Amino acid sequence: MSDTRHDWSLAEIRSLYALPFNDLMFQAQTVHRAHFDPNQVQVSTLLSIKTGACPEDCGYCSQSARHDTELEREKLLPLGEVISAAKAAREKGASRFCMGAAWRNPTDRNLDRVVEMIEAVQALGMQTCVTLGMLSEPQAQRLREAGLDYYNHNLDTSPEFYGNVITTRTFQDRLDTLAHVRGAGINVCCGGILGMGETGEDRARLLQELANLPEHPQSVPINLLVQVEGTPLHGAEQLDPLEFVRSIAVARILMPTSHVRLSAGRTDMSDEMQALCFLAGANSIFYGERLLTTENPAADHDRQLFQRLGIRTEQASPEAEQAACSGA
Ligand code: SAM
Ligand code: DTB
Ligand code: SF4
Repeated sequence: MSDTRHDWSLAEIRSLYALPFNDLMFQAQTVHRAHFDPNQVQVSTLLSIKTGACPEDCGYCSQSARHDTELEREKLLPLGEVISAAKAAREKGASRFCMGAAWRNPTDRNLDRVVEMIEAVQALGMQTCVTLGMLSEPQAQRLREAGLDYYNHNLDTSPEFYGNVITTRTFQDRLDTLAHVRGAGINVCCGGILGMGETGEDRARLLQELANLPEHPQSVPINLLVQVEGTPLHGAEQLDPLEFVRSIAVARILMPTSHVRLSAGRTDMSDEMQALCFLAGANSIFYGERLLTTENPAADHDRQLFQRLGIRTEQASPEAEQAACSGA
């Protein structure tokens, strides 16, 4: 029988969170092993293709024009720079290249430029992902036609806590964009951020919303807030690391066939905490020194950690790479 469900009740999710830690980990690991190679992790590298001066007011974000952060704004990067960054990421072993832009939504002209980037990255044999803010239905269709593999758009937090974090777009706006992306047949990458001062109930509600979407997002990034000076959420109360691990385990159980990504915030995690996250069912990370505007662990450090844990990574497709080299 398939264990993919879209009708998780809050009571069920609360009882998963309330399990003794070892029982929760055992259940998560059992589900994980039924669907994935337990020693394989997918790695994606991020690049900010347009940085800062964003009109939205997301309380965690270094890139909002409304917060007084030290960040230098940058216009949309030239295609050549994007290709060089993607090649470097591929050489370091990333199989997916994710391009992020600090937009409320892209204009159709913006999209023309992003489509060129997607096509160029694909030609290198890498999977492509973009995160550009809200999308209309025709825009999602356009990205699909360009061959985009994944679109990232997060719910960020529970519908109840949402208004404490963002006021310039609604939770429903996010659901609408996700419907456009899903409807166009693009894989959905959708998750949230923990450690923003939300309650345990909010974390359970976020995971419930994700798991009860019409289809589980193929990729579920679970970010730990990176506290950026000058943002309203700087100074938020630190989350208990074990509560973060529990959230990964619950996400794994609720969405058995999704890649659960241990996302932002790894520089604040010990190797041991990350190992627990992999045991809880995380099977994807962001790889490379930089996330979008903040730091990520050094690639060397991650490679060593993987070696210590006996973890292998999914590789970029060699066939597509050969085709790109021979000009096919
Ligand atoms: N502007 C687009 C948008 O918001 O949809 C795309 C880029 S935005 C930076 C992508 C996601 O990164 C956000 O939805 C949020 O979940 C995550 N993020 C941003 N800043 C973060 C931070 N300081 N800590 C953790 N996650 C963060
Ligand atoms: C996601 O959920 N996390 C990534 C990606 N999707 C685009 C972004 C993390 C950003 C962390 C803060 C920064 O570097 O600006
Ligand atoms: Fe803008 Fe995205 Fe940052 Fe929100 S998360 S301020 S939309 S870049």
